[in-house]
Amino acid sequence: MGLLTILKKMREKERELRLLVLGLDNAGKTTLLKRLNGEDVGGTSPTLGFNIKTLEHRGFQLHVWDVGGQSSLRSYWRNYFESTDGLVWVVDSSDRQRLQRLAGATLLVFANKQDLPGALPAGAIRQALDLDSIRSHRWRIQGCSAFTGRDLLPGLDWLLDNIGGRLCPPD
Ligand code: G3D
Ligand code: MG
Repeated sequence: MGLLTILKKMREKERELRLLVLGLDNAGKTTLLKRLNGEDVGGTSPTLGFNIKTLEHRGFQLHVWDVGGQSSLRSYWRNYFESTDGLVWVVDSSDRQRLQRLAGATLLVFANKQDLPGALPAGAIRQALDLDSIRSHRWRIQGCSAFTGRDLLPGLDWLLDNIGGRLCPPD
């Protein structure tokens, strides 16, 4: 393969993006993807495995990943998540009940692998991800080690207390 061909291939690679579509079931993820792809949108059925569609848009090749419900193929998702460039969250605007729950959803970020030498402390991860800019949701970053189990429970306890406080406020 000549140098020019390699360079061309690298350029093409740069114009490939991987997008992950998430949201509650029935939000319309599969329909949205089909519509974007110019397919018939009548009669989608619950996504059992997953859909990957490659769309062309503005000179970009978009590999869009629509994750369904239960799937024995979940072990394959990993490879995909690792190189996600963008995350699309689809909401069912007519589902008032579940919308309320989403609005209040609490975010817990585990800064894992704190047992490794050289691991960035939770505060540094907090800065790198600019978590302080999140004002719409209650959030917390918890340094932990899933390997040793250290500080997993404080994270989980905070999450449950937070959700509990929201769903069943004290009298
Ligand atoms: P999901 O992949 O997020 O689980 P689906 O959701 O794409 O399977 O869609 C769930 C249901 O919502 C489908 O209806 C679908 O037709 C409907 N839907 C998706 N997008 C829209 C939209 O923009 N407007 C309306 N009115 N309905 C939409 P069924 O009846 O097949 O369950
Ligand atoms: Mg679906």
